[in-house]
Amino acid sequence: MDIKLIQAQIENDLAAVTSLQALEEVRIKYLGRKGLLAELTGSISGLALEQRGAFGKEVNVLKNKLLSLIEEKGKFLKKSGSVEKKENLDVGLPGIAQELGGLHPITQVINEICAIFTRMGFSVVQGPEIETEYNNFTGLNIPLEHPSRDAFDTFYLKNYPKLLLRSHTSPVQVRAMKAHQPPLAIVVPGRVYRPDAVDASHLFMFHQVEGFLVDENVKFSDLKGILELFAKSVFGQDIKMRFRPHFFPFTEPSAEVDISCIICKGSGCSVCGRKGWLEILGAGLIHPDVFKQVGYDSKKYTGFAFGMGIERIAMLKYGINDIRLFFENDLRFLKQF
Ligand code: 2NM
Repeated sequence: MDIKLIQAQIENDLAAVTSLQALEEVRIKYLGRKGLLAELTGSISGLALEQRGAFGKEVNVLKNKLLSLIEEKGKFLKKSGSVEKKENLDVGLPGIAQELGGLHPITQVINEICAIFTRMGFSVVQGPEIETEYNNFTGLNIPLEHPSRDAFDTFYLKNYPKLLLRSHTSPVQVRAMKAHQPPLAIVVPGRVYRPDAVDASHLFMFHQVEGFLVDENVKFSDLKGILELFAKSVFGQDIKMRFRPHFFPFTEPSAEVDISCIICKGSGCSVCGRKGWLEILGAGLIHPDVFKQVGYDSKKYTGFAFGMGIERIAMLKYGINDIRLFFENDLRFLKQF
């Protein structure tokens, strides 16, 4: 038998194949147990000894060629089969809608607050949630005997060197002041951790935005002006503000800042506890001992700082009465923002 003729016949047969089933029939015709190639192999023993080797090789080459042609054709048929399926697609059927996600309400409030301060020239800086005892307390003039250093009020991770989960974002301010000379104006958003029992107004993790500004001749009135602009941007132009004297180790003088109740406008209701005022943040002029810790000349520079809890701001802004709602991932709650 002429091998060349057989190959031409195979190629003809394959060219006519238009389905996987027809391809299988061709495969059986040539490669099956009683196929043409088995017949060729069987005929080798009938040849003269000196012809057997060369003929055997030719049969093998043909067999391999055939195998690869069949595989190629199979791939082609599968591919064009799936194209046919696509062409059967009914574009008139209703689609599967992709639900749009959104930013978490806490993220939205952080972004809003940071935008207010960046418009006034502040930079936004972030820092690590695992901090040293130095950056979280000592550098901020918080004395060794201060109750907030107690293991009941701070999550400690490791004793030496003492590492902890930051209890406020102020350690980032210490880092920034150590790294840069004044003038400096920075806001720091981020998570903070305190081992509080969970209830409607407490969690063991919440978010803060703290900020500070250091330059020559910074006065308490600068702080008041900036906080008034901030509070009116978030809660509306018609609110009133009040600064109550307070104590923080890292500021002197210090104040807690209230706005007139956004529900009752100051006449007294259940949201403000009949006081007419809502506390929104703490603030003050940075203590000279903090400047000493970070290597600033406290004769040359003064500065102010402030800090607020984001969940509290968000609860007041949106009238939410339970802080736990923010972290239950309940879409009925989250979809409202
Ligand atoms: C507050 C209240 C008052 C504050 C102070 C500093 C620093 F690092 F500049 F000294 N950072 N944040 C500060 C001051 C924070 O939170 C209620």
